[in-house]
Amino acid sequence: MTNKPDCILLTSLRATPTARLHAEFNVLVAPTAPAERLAFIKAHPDTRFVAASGGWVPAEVFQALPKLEIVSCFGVGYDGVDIPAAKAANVPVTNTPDVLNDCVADTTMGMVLGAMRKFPQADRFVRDGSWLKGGQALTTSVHHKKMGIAGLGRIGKTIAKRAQGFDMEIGYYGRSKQADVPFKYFADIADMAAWCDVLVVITPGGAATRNMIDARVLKALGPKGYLVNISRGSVVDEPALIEALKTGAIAGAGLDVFADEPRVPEALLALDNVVVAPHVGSATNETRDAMGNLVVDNLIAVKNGKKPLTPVY
Ligand code: 8YV
Repeated sequence: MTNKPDCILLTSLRATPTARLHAEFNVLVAPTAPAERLAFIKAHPDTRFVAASGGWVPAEVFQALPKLEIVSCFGVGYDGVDIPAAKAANVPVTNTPDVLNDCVADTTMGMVLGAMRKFPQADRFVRDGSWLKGGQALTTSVHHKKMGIAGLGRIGKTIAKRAQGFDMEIGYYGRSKQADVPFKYFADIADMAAWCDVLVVITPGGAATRNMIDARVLKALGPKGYLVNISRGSVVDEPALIEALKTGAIAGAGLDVFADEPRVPEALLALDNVVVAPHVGSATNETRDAMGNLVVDNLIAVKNGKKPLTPVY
């Protein structure tokens, strides 16, 4: 028997946070298939602590665990967490903000450079011997271009800082104009799309932003415009994007996220004006350690009778 309280683990953590979790809790590793997960959770109804990913915490979890004291989520996004159910059950939900800002901003610039300067295509060009027959087609400069950021939150501001290093002009779209922000504000995303050379999407996912980037916005972005999505696949109308890339309605895209991950439509992969990555915005050893440690810090705080460190509401 152990004196440590149970903690159901619904996400994967790296070695250091895992060791810290085991030092404080009796860790119950849940199966990954949703149906099996729910059965597993229901089989441990006295559990007070849950470590999850922000991608999957349905209402049933809150209903199945009446003694729950915290759901500590790995990741800044929590669009898969049923927040009304959490509030109804009076359970705090935490995420891992800030510790990933720099990493996601670095990834964004990588996707901007990849999409506009076509570095992944350049790599293929050298490897497949195409260079022996002539040079790669010229690409588009990034420096001194206009970047429109949809969602100027903490990560969006870190991206803007990077883009300023590239002498880019910055605009942003959001619900309201922010005080003390020197960038050009757009109240309509299509207006920003028409203005910018590269549209960077870094809004939260969920119902409020579903298909925010639709055919109208893509048309406004235009045949010289690029889209970079680093937030959630749900924010972009994927069939409309495929059509825009196919017909040249936009110039290209850099996509780290997709509507139905890890499945990426063949029609998208068939296109040479799109650069893809497997949702790696925060995927470095250092950042994933920091995120995992914050997941554990939140659990320990609540276990010790303190307030959670980074609650989402
Ligand atoms: C994580 C992310 O990979 O933080 C987020 O919201 O999308 C990524 O940093 C993801 O949440 C892991 O579950």
